[in-house]
Amino acid sequence: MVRVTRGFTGRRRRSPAGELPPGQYDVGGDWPVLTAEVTPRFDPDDWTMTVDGLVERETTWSWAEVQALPSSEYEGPIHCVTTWSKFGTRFGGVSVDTLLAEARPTPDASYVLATSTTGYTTNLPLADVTAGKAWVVWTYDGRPLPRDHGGPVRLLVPHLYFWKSAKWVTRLTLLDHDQQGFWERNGYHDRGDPWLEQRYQGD
Ligand SMILES: Nc1nc2c(c(=O)[nH]1)N[C@H]1C(S)=C(S)[C@@H](COP(=O)(O)O)O[C@H]1N2
Ligand SMILES: [Mo]
Repeated sequence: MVRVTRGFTGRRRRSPAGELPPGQYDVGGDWPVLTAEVTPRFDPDDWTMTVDGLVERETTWSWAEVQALPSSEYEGPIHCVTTWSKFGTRFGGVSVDTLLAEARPTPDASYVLATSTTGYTTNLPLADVTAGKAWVVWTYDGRPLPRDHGGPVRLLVPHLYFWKSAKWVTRLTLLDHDQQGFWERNGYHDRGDPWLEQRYQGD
């Protein structure tokens, strides 16, 4: 079963479709590549997805096991802190809710640190990856996600600036405190809400 989720719901700052967050421009058909590290090459069969930290049941899924989970799709815009936004993106994968339902965060879990196979990290409040707001995705426009864009698999948190969407994600660690990731330690905002223009620390 494919559940289609158009944008995000239930948020006061939701904008009408097509509206740009402050300071952003529409990049059109392009999808720029922004990577701090060398693009890794790995076989999906060697990849695993783990949810650990403050969970009742630390869980690791193989590629085949992740593919077998109920699929979920996102359709809508993405927003990069470098000021481009892209409308009408369509990603397929699994909702982070599905992974968390199996791993079961403990009551004190309130933040997540996402880690990539490359060592790239980014931090998120738990509330920003639950209730249908975040995905682990492996298709774009119905095709395998291109390697430059995080293929075979990346995190997708489209309501926040795109640096939160860790490419080549392999681990979500539940924490009771906010632990800064790569760009956050280098001056980017801890949360990164484009509608509040939270680009840098102090914004
Ligand atoms: N592993 C990893 N994930 C990453 C990054 C990165 O450098 N490494 N860059 C982030 C930033 S700043 C952006 S804007 C998006 C870019 O994704 P794209 O190259 O698919 O456009 O990935 C995010 N995820
Ligand atoms: Mo970015």
